[in-house]
Amino acid sequence: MNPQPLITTTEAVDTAFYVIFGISGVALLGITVAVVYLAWRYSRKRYPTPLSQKDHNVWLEVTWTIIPSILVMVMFWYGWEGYLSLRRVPDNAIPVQGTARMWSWLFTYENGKTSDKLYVPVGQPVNVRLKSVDVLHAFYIPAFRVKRDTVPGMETYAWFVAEEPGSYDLFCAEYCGVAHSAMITTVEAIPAAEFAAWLEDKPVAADIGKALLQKHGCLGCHSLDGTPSVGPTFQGISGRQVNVVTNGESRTMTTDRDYLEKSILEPNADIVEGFPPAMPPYAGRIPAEDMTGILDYLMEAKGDEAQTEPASEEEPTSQSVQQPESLKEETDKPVDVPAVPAAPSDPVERGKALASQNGCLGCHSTDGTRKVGPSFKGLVGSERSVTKDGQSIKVQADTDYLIRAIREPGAEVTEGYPPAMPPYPGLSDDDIKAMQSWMETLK
Ligand code: HEC
Ligand code: HEC
Ligand SMILES: [Cu+2]
Repeated sequence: MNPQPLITTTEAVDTAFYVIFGISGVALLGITVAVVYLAWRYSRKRYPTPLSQKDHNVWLEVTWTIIPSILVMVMFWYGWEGYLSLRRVPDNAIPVQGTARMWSWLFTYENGKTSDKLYVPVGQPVNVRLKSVDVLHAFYIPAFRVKRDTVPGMETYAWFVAEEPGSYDLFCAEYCGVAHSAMITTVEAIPAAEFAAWLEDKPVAADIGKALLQKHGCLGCHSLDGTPSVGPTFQGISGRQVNVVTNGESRTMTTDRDYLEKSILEPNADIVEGFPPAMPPYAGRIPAEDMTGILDYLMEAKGDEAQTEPASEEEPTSQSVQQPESLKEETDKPVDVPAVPAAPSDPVERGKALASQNGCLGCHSTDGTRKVGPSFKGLVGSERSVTKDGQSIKVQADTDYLIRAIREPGAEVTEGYPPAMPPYPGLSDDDIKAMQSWMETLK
């Protein structure tokens, strides 16, 4: 019950395995030798008629009952202890949400970052909270001796620690449909410092905002950290009172979203007092999407220091996921790791991330090979033969087609393929356009 001496899952399972294997080996050998010897020693040729009249021997029978019972209890003991070690998560384990779906894995880390490989720091226990969004799958990492079914509607977990850096196979070990065999990925064990860097290298909303400000050259005149520059600082810019000069008249305004938007599109309409009318108008120069990103950022901008901690409300600490002595997997609360991370700003990157997060790559390849569905390579812009209302027709794979194919795949089914694609009504036009830009890069 004491978590101190960490018994890894590998040690726990291997100990039980070798004990059982060893006992079985000795028993096999002993029994075989005894059978062969007795068959020879008391063969019919030597003794045509039995000599002994004994019909039992109490001590012999007691011995051959007690010794095997002890051996079986020893095997049980190691098996039970090993099982407890597998179910007892060390206090300092990092929680990761593992989602199984047809036919890929998705891992979500504490800060919302997601990946389709499971990245873990070397030497640090990791607790993978498992769930399935569709059918039965099984989370299986032979190298760490862990295997756990993921059952729709049930949260379970598996923990392990990678003691050596490396890449380890991770399988789905429960037949789950046509592309079950493709439901394979890896555990990437990397040094703790590298892992921390990898984890932070995610495009958090604040970074997207900053990148956009950089891209449009705003930071040449506006600081993020409170220092005045050519223009006012962006630190704490939203929701304050500002004195502006409008058509030569001084007035006070609140810096809400509309005000900020107008200050960017037509900066010379309201000039902030104390600053020169030096800002170029950006009307027509910033795409709507970027504008949204910039405004989102400015509305939140608390300054540079405040942005280092993007993690959301109630992140689970290692405290909340540790397993006490009892086995309480069924009553565990799910980890509230956000399912969708902040979107990267580059549409190609975003499209790629969306395809991976939504499990599209379980059924669609990116290199032209046929999987459950057609490959994404060369798809955009090509002519498709589809079956619609029982009629065979040809359609151009443009944006509208992609939107239809993804939101209601049953309506037009690509010829030569089963109508096996699930509908994705939750993907917005923008999401699909981002995926399209990514698909276009697959040449
Ligand atoms: C050439 C320098 C320059 C550039 C580039 C520039 N600005 Fe400005 N900006 C100013 C100046 C000077 C002011 C204050 C005078 C005014 O209100 O026009 C200002 C004012 C503003 C205000 C109102 C600030 C307040 O305190 O009410 C906002 C918001 C703003 N800029 C956003 C942006 C954004 C976003 C960009 C990039 C897309 C940008 N600026 C690019 C110089 C610049
Ligand atoms: C369970 C497997 C599966 C998943 C997951 C899946 N698809 Fe499909 N997809 C198919 C199959 C099968 C077809 C061909 C039959 C059809 O058109 O419905 C298809 C067809 C398509 C087509 C039309 C292709 C063509 O040849 O014209 C597009 C586009 C598409 N999928 C995009 C996606 C995207 C994007 C995702 C993720 C959001 C996704 N799919 C997830 C199985 C899948
Ligand atoms: Cu599976």
